[in-house]
Amino acid sequence: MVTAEIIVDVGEIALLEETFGQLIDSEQMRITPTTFEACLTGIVRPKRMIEGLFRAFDEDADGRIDFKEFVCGLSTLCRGPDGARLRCNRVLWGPITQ
Ligand SMILES: [Ca+2]
Repeated sequence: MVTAEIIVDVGEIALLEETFGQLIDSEQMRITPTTFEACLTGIVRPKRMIEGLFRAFDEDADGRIDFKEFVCGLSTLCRGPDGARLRCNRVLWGPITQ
């Protein structure tokens, strides 16, 4: 749902892998909603915004964030083209404004 376009430097991949490795559930090898929320609580408000961000990252809507989704989500939010950021905003804010 965010985008398949990845805009990261090759040197950043190792840092992203390390960060992803610290966040994943060791059995599922994915970031769970609980961990995602724990990382952003106190930084992103309201809580519904965190849920929207999770939906924006969780491209296949399986309830977990895999490495590709993690990198694509961060890439889109931080460096994505305007269209991709707007699509992300629609996913993010959709349930709040409906
Ligand atoms: Ca997913």
